[in-house]
Amino acid sequence: MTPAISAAVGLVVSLGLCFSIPIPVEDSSEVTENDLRFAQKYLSALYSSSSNPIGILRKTGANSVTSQLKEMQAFFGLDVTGKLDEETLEIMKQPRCGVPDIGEYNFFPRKLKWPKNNITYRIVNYTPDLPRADVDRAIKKALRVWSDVTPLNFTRLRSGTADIMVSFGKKEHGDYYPFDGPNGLLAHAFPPGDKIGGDTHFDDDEIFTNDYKAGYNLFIVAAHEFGHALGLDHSRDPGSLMYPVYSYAETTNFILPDDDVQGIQELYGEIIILCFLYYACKLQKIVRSFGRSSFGPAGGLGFVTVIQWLKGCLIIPI
Ligand SMILES: [Ca+2]
Ligand SMILES: [Ca+2]
Ligand SMILES: [Zn+2]
Ligand SMILES: [Zn+2]
Repeated sequence: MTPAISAAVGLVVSLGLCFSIPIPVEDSSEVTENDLRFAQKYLSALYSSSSNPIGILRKTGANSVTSQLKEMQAFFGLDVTGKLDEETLEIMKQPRCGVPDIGEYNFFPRKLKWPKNNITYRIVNYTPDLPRADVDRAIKKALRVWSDVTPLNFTRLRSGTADIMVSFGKKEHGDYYPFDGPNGLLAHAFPPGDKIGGDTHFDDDEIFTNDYKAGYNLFIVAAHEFGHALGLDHSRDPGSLMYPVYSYAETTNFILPDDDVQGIQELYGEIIILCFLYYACKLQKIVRSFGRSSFGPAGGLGFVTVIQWLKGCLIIPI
């Protein structure tokens, strides 16, 4: 059985088991039948060990509905009662990422990361919600969020197989982790690895925007998903980009929160421009030499040239 098929069988088995076990409900709460069904699906998709993306093995056991619910409540900083109440349900109903929240239970204490700094991506198809150029821009900008603080470089491929294959799809879209129609799960991505590893899928039953208006900002969703595609798990910090629940953030001058910067730099290191001083000295010399030439001070020395030097200089991961 291929890993994909066995994952699918696991998911089906777990769904079957899951629906036969009722979720304990807080006595005083007004939880409906629909809410219960919804909560069971939520826990099965996001807190069950068999729902994890291919490539991540996790601890087994502790997989009853009550313990899944407790894990979920602990993740979101709620009272850990193991019973479904309105507050828990409210968080479950927020639009979010489709990657499970239980990443810290990796069976093998290994880091999932790309073994290289030059990573390729390809936009396989487009959403009808935005002009293609806007999608291209949002994806490029979302990758830059991560390459700005690490030695990573992203190169776009227009054909063939890239490390990160970006696509839009609805419901079952070829990987046994189906999307769920409008709202709910917005996107998911696979951790670094061969084949489906790194691939990033957006639920095209959502309306993606390039601003804050009705729908979900594609840049924000993509920046979060690429965090997974590079090896990050969900963060419990509600202010972080890797928090699983969607919230709009200013995109024009987006600044990656500290929690995410630390996470990605733990995997890939930070950029240290060791030669900054070296180039500063060299620059000073060149400016002086221009000063002595007949072309006038710094005549041909554009800012862009200086930036190119800095970019071309030693970028060392630590
Ligand atoms: Ca891939
Ligand atoms: Ca959805
Ligand atoms: Zn996520
Ligand atoms: Zn998918």
